[in-house]
Amino acid sequence: MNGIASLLGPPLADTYDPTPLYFRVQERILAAIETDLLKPAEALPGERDIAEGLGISRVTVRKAIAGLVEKGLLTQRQGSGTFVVGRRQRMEQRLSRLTSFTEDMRLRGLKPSTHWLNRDVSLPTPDEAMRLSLSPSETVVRLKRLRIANDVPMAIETAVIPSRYLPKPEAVVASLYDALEANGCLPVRALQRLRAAILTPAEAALLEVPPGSPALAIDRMSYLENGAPVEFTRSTYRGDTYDFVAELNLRRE
Ligand code: 16G
Repeated sequence: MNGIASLLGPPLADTYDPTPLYFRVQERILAAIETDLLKPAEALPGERDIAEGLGISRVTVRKAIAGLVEKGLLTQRQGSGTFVVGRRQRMEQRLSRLTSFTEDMRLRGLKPSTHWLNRDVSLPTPDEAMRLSLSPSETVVRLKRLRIANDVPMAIETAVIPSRYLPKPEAVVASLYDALEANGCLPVRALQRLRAAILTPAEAALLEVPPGSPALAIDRMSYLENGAPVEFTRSTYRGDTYDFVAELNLRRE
């Protein structure tokens, strides 16, 4: 086995995988970093060696490396090569604590930000009206946002809130939960349903991953102290960056 094969695996080109080649090169490099074959501060093999070892063009290798440099996982020093900065972080969300995206990211020392996709007030769909115990004429605020952590897109979220709990939708600046708290309507309990999903091309473009990538689809129903439903949110999280962790206790009756 040559050096590249033991580091990055066998040639890539002659398989029927529809995933873009540069992305598969990135996955190989990230796997080598995650398994400690490539350690922080260690140099990546030269572009030509990687291209030859994986049986692909140097242009593809360059594109793969540029993407990882942009994400801060590799760094390039003029004249001396490309070096490993660190590992791709998988995030964990504890399923036993009710936190907002903003709080969750801050607790990890990451900078949350939002790209707004839509914000409107409209009538609920029959499904939303049922979930939120609304009469069909009561309006809801619909917030669709791309949630970002340290410039990496993490999830697409559509939150549906009865207007009576959020009379001014523009009050949501960085955090929905901050706005709800300011109105005295912070949820205290939630039920979450998680399932595996495949990203549509539009979702994949927003989350900056190849179309057809895996995702976690999460529905959260949140409730006020008095049991009234205050939020129905559908989130689509990138499958490659998030772990949801549940603590299980054995209860002996
Ligand atoms: C989380 C919640 C979402 C909630 C949002 C509020 C999950 C799966 N979903 O993303 O239901 O609307 O936090 O975040 O965790 P914000 O206060 O930062 O807007």
